[in-house]
Amino acid sequence: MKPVPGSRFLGLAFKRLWGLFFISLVALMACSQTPSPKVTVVPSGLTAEYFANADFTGVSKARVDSRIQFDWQEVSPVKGILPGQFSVRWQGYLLPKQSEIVMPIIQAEGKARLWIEGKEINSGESIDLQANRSYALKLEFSKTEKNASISLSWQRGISEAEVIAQKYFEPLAASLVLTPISGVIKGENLLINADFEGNEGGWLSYGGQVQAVASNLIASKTSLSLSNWAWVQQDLPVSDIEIGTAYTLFGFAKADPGATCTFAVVGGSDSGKLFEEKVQFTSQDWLDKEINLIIPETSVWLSVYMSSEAEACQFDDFSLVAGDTNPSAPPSLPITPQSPLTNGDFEADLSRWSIYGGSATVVNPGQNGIGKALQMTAYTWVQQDLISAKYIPGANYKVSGFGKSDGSASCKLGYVVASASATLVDESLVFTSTSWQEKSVIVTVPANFAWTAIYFSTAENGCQFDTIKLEKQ
Ligand SMILES: [Ca+2]
Ligand SMILES: [Ca+2]
Repeated sequence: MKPVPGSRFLGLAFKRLWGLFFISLVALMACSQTPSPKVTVVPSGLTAEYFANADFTGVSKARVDSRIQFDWQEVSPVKGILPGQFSVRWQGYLLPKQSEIVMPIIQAEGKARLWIEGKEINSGESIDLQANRSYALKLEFSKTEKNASISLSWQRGISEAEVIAQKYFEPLAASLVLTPISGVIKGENLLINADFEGNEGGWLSYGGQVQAVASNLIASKTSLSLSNWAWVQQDLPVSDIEIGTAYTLFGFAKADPGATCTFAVVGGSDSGKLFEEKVQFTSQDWLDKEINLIIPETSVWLSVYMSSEAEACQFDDFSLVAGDTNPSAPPSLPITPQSPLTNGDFEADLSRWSIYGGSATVVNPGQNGIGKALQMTAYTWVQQDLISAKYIPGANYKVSGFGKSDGSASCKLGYVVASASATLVDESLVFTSTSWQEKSVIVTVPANFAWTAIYFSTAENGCQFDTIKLEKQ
C-alpha cells in the first residue's frame, strides 16, 4: 500500500475542480463567501526551536512542527541554520485521547532525549497515560553524525508503532515563541532541498528506489530519481500554512519511456484530507508544471509529494511559495465549449479566442510574412475551448504552432485535456526565441476526457503566436 501524506486520509472532502478552471473556481468560491481576514491557522503540533550549534546555543529559529519525522541527511533543517551542526528542541503537550499504556520510540541519527512531565523517558519504555490530561513533553536532538534524522513514534497495545500524529500534540503558547520564522513570506520557497542538490535530504521516502542522480537540467547537478513505485514527501511546518492564501507548487519532471510521474500538494484538517492537487508527466524531456491552490480554511497540515510507477521518473527544481506567483493564469475561465480549433491563424482577428489578464490584439504581418498574428502583452492568457465530441478517445493529436517572444521571458502554447474531475493532459510548448519558431507535440486524448482547450500564456514579456493547428494523426 502506498503511504499517504498525513497518514489519515478519509477520502475526498474537497471537491476536485477542473484542471485549468480550478484557479478561477476557487477564486469565485472565495468571492461568494464572506470575506475573511487572512489568519494563520492555530496549529496543533509541537513548538520547535532550531539552534545553530549542536548544544542548543547560537542563533535559533522557531516554528511549529506537526509531527516528528524528519530525514535531513546532510541538508539544513530550516533556513538560517547551517547543515554542518545544529540542534533542535521540541516542546509542548502530549494529549492522549484515551487512557492507555504506550511505548514512545525514538529513532535518530544523532543524539535524542525525551522527557514527559519532566521525567526522562528511554525509547521503548512504557508509560501510563490518562485520557483528557495533557502531559508536558520535551524532545531534544543534536546532530552528531554526518547524516541527521529523527522520528518520534509510539506503540499502543498490539498495533504496530506509528509516528505520533499531529492531533496528539499541542504547542507551547505562542507568547513563548521568541523568534518565529513562521508567517508566510511571499515568494519564499517553503521546501527544503527542493533542488535536490543535497541529494535526498529533507525528503521522506517510501517504497521503491529513491536516489539522487546526475541531472542535465539547466543549473542543476543532481535531480531525484524515483522508480519501482517510489514515493517521496515533505511535510510543511504547520506554522508556515496560511489559510486563504494562494500557493503555487512548481517543479520539473521527466519520465522514462512508459512512465507516468506525479507530483502533488495535499493538505487537510485534523480529521482528514481536504484537498489533493496533482499533475502528471509522461514526457521524456524535462517539462515544468505548476499547481495553484488556495488553502481551505480548516487546513492544519500541508505536504508535497512526488511518486513514480514501475519505470523511473526524475524530478528537480521544486518550489512551494505563497502569494500570487501565477500572473499568467486567467482571472476567470467560463466553461463555454464552442467548436473545434478555429481561427488558429488569427486571420479572423480574435474571433473565438477569449482574453484574460492583460491584453491581446492582432498585428501584421503574421508568421509567414503576410496576414495577421496574435500579439499578447505581458501576463496575459488567451484560450479557446474545444468541442469534446470532435475528439476520438485514444487517438493521437498533434498540436503545433509558431511563437516568438518580445524579450527574454518564455511564451507558452498549451493544450489541456481534462476529465470532469481532473486534468489528464497538460502539455505545453515553450518559445523563448525573439524570432519565429515552429514547435509541435503529439498528445493522446485519454478515454475519460470531458473537455479540451488550447491556451497561450505570457510572463514578463509580450509574445506573438500564429498558425496554430490541432490535427488528428
Ligand atoms: Ca537539482
Ligand atoms: Ca496568420
